[in-house]
Amino acid sequence: MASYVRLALFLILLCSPFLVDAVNRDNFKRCDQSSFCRRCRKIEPGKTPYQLLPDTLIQNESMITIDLFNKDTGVSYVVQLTSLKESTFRLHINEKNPLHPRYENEYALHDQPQITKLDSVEKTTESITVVKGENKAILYVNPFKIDLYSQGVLIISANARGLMRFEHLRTKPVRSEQGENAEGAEINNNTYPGDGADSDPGAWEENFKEHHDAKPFGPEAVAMDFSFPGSEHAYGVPEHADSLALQSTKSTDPYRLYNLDVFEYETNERMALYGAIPVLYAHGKERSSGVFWHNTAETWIDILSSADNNVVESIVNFVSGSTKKSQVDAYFMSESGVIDVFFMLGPKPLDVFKQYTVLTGTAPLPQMFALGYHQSRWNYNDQDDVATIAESFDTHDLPLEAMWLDIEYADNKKYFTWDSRKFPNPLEMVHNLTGKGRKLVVIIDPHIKRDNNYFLHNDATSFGYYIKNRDGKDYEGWCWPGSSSYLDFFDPKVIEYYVGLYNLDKFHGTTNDVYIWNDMNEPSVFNGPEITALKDLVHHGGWEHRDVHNINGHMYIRATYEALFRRSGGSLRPFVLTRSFFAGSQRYATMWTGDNMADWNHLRISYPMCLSVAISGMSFCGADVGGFFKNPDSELFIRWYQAGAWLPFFRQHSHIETKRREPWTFNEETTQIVREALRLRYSYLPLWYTLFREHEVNGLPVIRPLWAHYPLESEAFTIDDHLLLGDSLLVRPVFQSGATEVAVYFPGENKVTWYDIDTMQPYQKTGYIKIPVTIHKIPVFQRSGSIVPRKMRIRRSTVAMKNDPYTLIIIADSNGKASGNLYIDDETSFEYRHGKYLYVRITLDSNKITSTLIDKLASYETQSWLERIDVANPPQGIKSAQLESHSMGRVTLETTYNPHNNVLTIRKPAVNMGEEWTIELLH
Ligand code: NBV
Repeated sequence: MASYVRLALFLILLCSPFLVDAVNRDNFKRCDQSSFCRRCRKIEPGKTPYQLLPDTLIQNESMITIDLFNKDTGVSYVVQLTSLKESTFRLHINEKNPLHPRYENEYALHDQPQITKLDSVEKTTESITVVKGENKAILYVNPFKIDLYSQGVLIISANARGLMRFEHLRTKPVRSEQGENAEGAEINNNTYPGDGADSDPGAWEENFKEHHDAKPFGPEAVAMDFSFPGSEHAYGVPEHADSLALQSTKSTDPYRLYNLDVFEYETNERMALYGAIPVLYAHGKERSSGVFWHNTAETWIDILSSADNNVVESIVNFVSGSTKKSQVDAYFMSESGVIDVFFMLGPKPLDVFKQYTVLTGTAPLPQMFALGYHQSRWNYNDQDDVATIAESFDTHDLPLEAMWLDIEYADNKKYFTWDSRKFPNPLEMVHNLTGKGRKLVVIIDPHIKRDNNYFLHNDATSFGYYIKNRDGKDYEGWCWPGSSSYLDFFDPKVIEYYVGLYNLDKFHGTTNDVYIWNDMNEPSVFNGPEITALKDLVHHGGWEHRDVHNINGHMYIRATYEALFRRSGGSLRPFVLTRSFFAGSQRYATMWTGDNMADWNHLRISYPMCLSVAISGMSFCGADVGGFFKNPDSELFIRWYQAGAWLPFFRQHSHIETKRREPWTFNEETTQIVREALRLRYSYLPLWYTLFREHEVNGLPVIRPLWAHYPLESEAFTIDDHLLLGDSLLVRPVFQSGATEVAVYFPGENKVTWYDIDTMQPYQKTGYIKIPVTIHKIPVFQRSGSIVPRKMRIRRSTVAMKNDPYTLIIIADSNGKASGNLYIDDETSFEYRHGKYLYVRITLDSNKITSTLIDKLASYETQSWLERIDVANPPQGIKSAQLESHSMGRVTLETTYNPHNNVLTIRKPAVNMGEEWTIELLH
């Protein structure tokens, strides 16, 4: 079949969600179709050819260096173990004398990891023991393995199962007529039988379907196993449309990390998806820990859990000599690069999450508008359409932050241009939106149309900015615009050029209020192997695409972030949405879960998918509300809004062939319920904003699985249809059609009471309680002992709500105490980094509510004041309250008590939020 016919068929499939509704598995590799995965996975546990050479040990203040030897190949390696701050060790292994340099990535970590001094290093003939505080690493000489201890307990063991593999670079064996190796004979001789890599049929070139990978450098895989004694579950390694707790892969393919555009992806799958974060957490009642496998090549991960009976038993024996403990085992296999692993030793879930963000960074505080509601579809037809939809939000009294434009706005998918027929005056469209405090977000994709009338293509061609084929020519693939090439974002010159494209005098029709959506950045290539780029393409510096594939999308959003930052002269916080991501991408973009489907499974899976990326550093996650493919009925639509209102990124988006589905397109009742969900979201924006700021500072995820705060409750370890917003709200939306009740798990070992945010009804019991639901109901509960800030006057957008007053919801615990934080700034600029903000601690204790500034040196002049306080479970018999503040002196406040829900309300304290104050509750 001619390739253009195949492409046409493919495009028809892409554009017609109604023809098929299952993923085409044949388009994507299984482990047994991938040479390196096959090679690594076939290693039998139990014996490793690697052995340390203790005589080569060198140590400095924070690191040891020692040679490692492979008895099967005769190849030597250098092992470095470095002690880092925050209970982390870094293990780095590379060949001692590689034939040519192996790829080491420098873009995932946000900085040089901070080293810390070792306390001691002890060497015997059997092992080397490295001690740092209460943590210690023992490197065993023969067989080679590394055990990591904390407080005397074994936490992680590397190569305990002996599955390590480090394929040295080699020269392609040339078969002589007698069939003997000519080149490479010094390695593959009788003394060293070799590692068997060459005998795999895919070692030196590989085919998948009609695609050929020349593999000029041959086999170069790296792999290592990690055991976590005492752990019950593993989590992380997103992105997969699967449960949050990883499943055993004993009788399935491993989890795969290879950024791919998987058309009509299915749920409960370990197949690769758009993003890849190779961080894995292990958790058991006693301990949490993690490994960050710092490798940007294609990676597969096998998981074994205690449930995998006999296999695990032998492994447990191998690791700890005991069969009693539960244990999780993981095996990371990557196609190229080096072994570079960070061991994060916890001890608690929040400690490990933080340890990971210390390495890869946190997300910068977004502008407030980014946390509001976004309206998108593929596509709003023209500028009138955009104006009408935005106006309809006002007519229907629905808040809205931004209208979004998909690929059809550009002239023939030539990004940075406009289709002038549909968008004759984009500036007018933008001003229309911004006049009402709203923004525009437009898509910019990485495929560049090969069109001689397109300035970008001409520039990129003449400056040599495209990714290259092996032969040095510009790589050409097919994507939306037809024949396309791809800028190489590994080249600093390309980044500079691309950043310049966003200047307002260059990208006509845009202003500082136009933000960016980067899609297709895996990259998606319609006619490429697995719908992506060929692995033997060549990037800046001569690196193969194979080496960098998983960080390709990250490089793109890094440049976009920089472009938006510079466009505003560094004054406005950029907003970039991305589909593809890698470890560290939280520093640049918000992500969404791509092309989901309008069905209940995809609604349900949005929670574990977002929780998984959130604990992997990327809190700012959402899923297309309503489902991208197909049309939701009104019930699913409503439930999606209700669930989406409690995920960080909240946007409706849909496929070009779906019916219009703005909130008013179903019926009056649906509009009303969607309105309720939107208003609820907006009323909690002060909490979301505070949590995002706290994430930026302390690295903690904004949304968290229950076990993050209740690490001892085994029952909660596999719950992933609930989430905690910070530590104060418990959210468990309805994920089932026709539900009349929902089983909500209330954690807290009876020490915590959870209050229904609608009724203030308390629930105190550890475990499940059935909560009745109507179509209006989203089961959300506030924890006793917490204080949550809200804004109750909902307006058309966050800009309009900026100076509005706050309401505090206080839930007193059994000792009459509660506390919570509130963060306030200008909601748009970077001034907060120069101390222009308020960070307030509010407490209830001994009948006194107090507001104190946490950061005394920071200041921000807010116009917002305190409108109301609700105290649930208040002290009994309160008759009035007395406010005291510097500017207001002493004021007596009106209080009312509602015996039906046991809530005391204090009206109009009217004190400015920037002031410190106390309110005494009086009998
Ligand atoms: O740009 C069109 C779509 C977009 O609407 C969607 O959100 C992306 O995930 N894009 C993918 C291209 C292909 C869709 C089949």
